Formats: sequence, structure tokens, C-alpha cells
Amino acid sequence: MDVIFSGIQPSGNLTLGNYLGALKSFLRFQDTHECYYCVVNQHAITVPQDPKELRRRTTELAALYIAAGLDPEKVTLFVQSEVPEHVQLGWIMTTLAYVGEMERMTQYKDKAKKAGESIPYGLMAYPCLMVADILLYQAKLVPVGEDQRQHIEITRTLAERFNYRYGEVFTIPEMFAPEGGARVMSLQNPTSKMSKSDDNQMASIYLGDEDDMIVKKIKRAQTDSDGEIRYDKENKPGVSNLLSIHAALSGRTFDQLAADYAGQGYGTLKADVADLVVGELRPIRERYRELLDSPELQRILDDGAAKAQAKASATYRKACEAMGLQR
Ligand code: ATP
Ligand code: LTN
Repeated sequence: MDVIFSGIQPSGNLTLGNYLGALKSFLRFQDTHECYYCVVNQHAITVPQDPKELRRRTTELAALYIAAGLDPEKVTLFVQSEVPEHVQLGWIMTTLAYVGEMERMTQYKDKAKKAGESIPYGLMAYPCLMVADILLYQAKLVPVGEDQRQHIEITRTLAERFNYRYGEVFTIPEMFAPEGGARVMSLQNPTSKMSKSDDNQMASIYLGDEDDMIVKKIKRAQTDSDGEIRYDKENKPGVSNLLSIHAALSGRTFDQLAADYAGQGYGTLKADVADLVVGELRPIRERYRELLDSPELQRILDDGAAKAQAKASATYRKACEAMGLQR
């Protein structure tokens, strides 16, 4: 069975972007692939985190994985810091990567700009840890949103570099980006991505938002003044974003949607998108609340870490042997 690996950082409240770009697409592989889904808490600490909050968010994100529909009987769910091989192989990857390559990473450049004068060194090393996450499991496919494309490319580059220098150890992975949901844009500024770290609360739909809040945010979403409902990302980014969300949840194509809404106003489109989002998120929110208080969760994560480590340590041992590192 081919292996799937992906992870989400417990660095804030998850948005509809995280859900449609990543979490929802995790589900489609659980019956057909060997899946590892990780809460990447060691990625989250590349920017300062409050220790208590980080601990709480890590557990919350694991509960959300299950609430969204991942079945712990079928997939391996675990927390990154419980499997030390991630950091161990991460170090090896930093010795393979070039400074120039890391400096060219868009996510690094964006986050470094926000960090001001003192840029945490881990922000630059971040992709090396992500490379290790993926390669440890010999993953074939990595479901992520469009913004992670460059990181998947560097994963392929470093895996090939390692294999070329030291012998075939790693599987070369590919990215899996869901149609429609791969890049959900901000509701208030539809030319930038919906982000969990946006200061404007109206710009992002959070998975914890109540129904009336979701409706309010979508009603107030930025559109344009020409009144026509069609997909045109360049000239109509706000309407196109609403259509993408619609398509990702309803399964309709952009052409079908343009026909469905011919002659109708933005109000109708917004009301329908709000209905779809509310219908999708409400059951997840309800299951999530039940799970958080259940003692099951800790046991699931302990089992998950043990299973993940069995796979990770076998790969790590091979990498060490190939490089001449004692273990
Ligand atoms: P931040 O916004 O704080 O930089 P993030 O949400 O981008 O964080 P992660 O939590 O690591 O960072 O993202 C988890 C997954 O969600 C990744 O696969 C990423 O591609 C996806 N994702 C994030 N934002 C969006 C978005 N707006 N549209 C689609 N996918 C997204
Ligand atoms: N960098 C990713 C999160 C991440 C990840 C991974 C995704 C860390 N390790 C491994 C897929 C596979 C992000 O979304 N910011």
C-alpha cells in the first residue's frame, strides 16, 4: 500500500482554508492507503508559543482530526514531538540543504519579514524538518494546500540528493492538492490567502465559529460591483473565492455554477455558500466538543506514536547506515 503523510501545525485556530486545503483531503485516503497524520508541534515553535497554549492546541488539533472524520483504527494519528526521529533526520537534512535554497523559500521570506530584526533561525531550517517528516515514512503522496508546493519541491530535491550521494534510501514523494479547496482566500482581502494568523477576525472562517458567525462573515465577504456570477480569479477575486468554496463543498464545477446562478445576485450565492459551510462544519464542531473530554484521545495518540515510531526508526536507521553514522 502506498503511504500518505501530512501534518498541520497547532499554531492557532484552524480555518476553512486548512480544512478544505488539507484536513478534508486527508479523509479520502484512509480506506486505500497507509496514512500517517501528524500534529506538527515542533514546526509551530519556529515562532514563539505560549507553552500552556501549545500543549492545549496540540491535543485540540488531534481531536479535530478525528472529529473531521479520520478513523484512528484506519490511520496513524500522532504528535511530532513524541517521535524523536523527526528532529534526528531533520538535522541530517540541514546538512544536505544549501543556504541559498532555504533563503529562496517564500514562506520563510514572508515570515522573516513579519519577524523584524531578530529572525528565529528555525524559521529558515523549517523546510528541512518538513522534509524529514515526509521522508521518514517513505510517503508517496502528501496532501497539502497550494501554498506548500515549494516545500514539496525541496523535499523531492533533498531526497534525490541524498539518494544520489549515499544510495537509494528514500521514496520521492508527490504533492496532492485538492481541486477547488487548495487555496481559499481571505474573505476581506481575496487576493491573499485565508490564514489562521490574520488579525482581522472577519477575514477567516474558523472551524470553531458558530453558525450565525459563519453566516455573518460570508454575508460581509468582499465582492465587486459588476454583479455577475462567474469564475474569474484575476478580475473577480472575491466572487471567485466564494465559487471555489461552493465547488469544494458541493462538487459543482465553475461552469455549472455560472449556469446555476445566471441572472441571480451575490446575495443568493452568499446565502448558499453559507448554508454549505454551516452544514459541513456543524457536525464536526459537535463531535469535536465530545471528543475533547474523552479519555480515549490520549490512548489514541500513544498508540499512534508507537506505530509511527516503528516505521520512522527503520527508515532513520537506513539513512544513518548509508551515511556512516553509528546508531
Ligand atoms: P499560517 O496561516 O499561520 O501561516 P497555515 O495555516 O498556513 O498557517 P499550517 O497549519 O501548517 O499553516 O497549514 C496546514 C495545511 O493547511 C497546509 O496543508 C496548508 O497548505 C493548508 N492551508 C493553509 N491555509 C490554506 C488556505 N487558505 N487554503 C488552502 N489550504 C490552506
Ligand atoms: N509546513 C506545513 C506543515 C507541515 C507539513 C509537514 C505538511 C509540516 N510538516 C509534512 C505536510 C507534510 C504547513 O502547512 N505550513
